[in-house]
Amino acid sequence: MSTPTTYRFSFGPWNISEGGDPFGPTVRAEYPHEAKYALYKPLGFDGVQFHDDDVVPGMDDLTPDQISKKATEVKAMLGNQGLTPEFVAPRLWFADATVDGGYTSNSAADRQYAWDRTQKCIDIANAVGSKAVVLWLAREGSYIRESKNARVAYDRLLETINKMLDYDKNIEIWIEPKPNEPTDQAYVPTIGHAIALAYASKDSKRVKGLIETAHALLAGLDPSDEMAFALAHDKLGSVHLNDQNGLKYDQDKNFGAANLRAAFNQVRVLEENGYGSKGEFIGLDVKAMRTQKGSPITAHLANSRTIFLHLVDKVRSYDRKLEQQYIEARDYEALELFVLNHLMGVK
Ligand SMILES: [Mn+2]
Repeated sequence: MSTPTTYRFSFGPWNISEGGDPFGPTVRAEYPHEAKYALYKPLGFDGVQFHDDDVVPGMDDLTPDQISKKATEVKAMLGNQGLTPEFVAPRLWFADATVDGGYTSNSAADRQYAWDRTQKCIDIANAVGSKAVVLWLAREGSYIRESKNARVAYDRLLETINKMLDYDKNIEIWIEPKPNEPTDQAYVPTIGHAIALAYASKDSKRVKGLIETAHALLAGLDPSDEMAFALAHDKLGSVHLNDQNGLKYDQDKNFGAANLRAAFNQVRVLEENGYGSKGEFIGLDVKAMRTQKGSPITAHLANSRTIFLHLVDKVRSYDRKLEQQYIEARDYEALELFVLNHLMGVK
């Protein structure tokens, strides 16, 4: 391996939250959205992940000039704080017009809203100086399978990607797959689906993926294998590292908190493939526990970053010769014990 990667970390303002969930209200004092950006650097983070309306709140009610003015202000603020806008994602799951999805809605008016919003999102990405737009296809799926024509839905998704590539000749599109929630079943549930769409598009080099640990686990897949697949195609735009305890709702637990060995393997695959050497960020999409007192809560972000860095040390101090010997001897029992001992610090 060449020079070790110095990792850069990112998160989104939604990762500092007040503890509201579908079963109860917020439990912590509200922390002003605008004040969150000052927390990044002291926590060891350089990159900001945005929803379009994190940059321009209330954007649906603003004129193009007002949107542009606000985005330019945010760009200046980021510059002053020494922060990089990693990506901007159109929030296509809040509005009335996206109740049944945006790009795949059965309503032509809803699809038009989704496209208008996507163009505004690309404009905002450019105005803040971000080179990528992330598509989390939240409601692009269905609650009952008979409600949408899946073949038509996939055509519409590809058509949207091609329109985005035409609308802006430089921007990259990173698709973040998730198999379910908030819909029952989602289109584009895995990175394989995302990469197939990339190759089918008119400029495949600019279409990549963003893999979230929890989303891969919810699909019953191994996140490190999913990352390896994307890396093999040079299509891992970013990651949302976190963890997930079984097939439940999307938990966004601290990285490594549910399955340290799986976390080690994600770091191993990223390290072995030079992820980060071209400026890719380690995004940590983790949620603070609702039980945590105080405001703002940032311990989950700092702790997940620390766990990641400890696992980088574990990957770099992993005895590759011994690993190779066990593989050559096909002694996977010994290899497994070696891995577990290494993680536990047993010599
Ligand atoms: Mn998640």
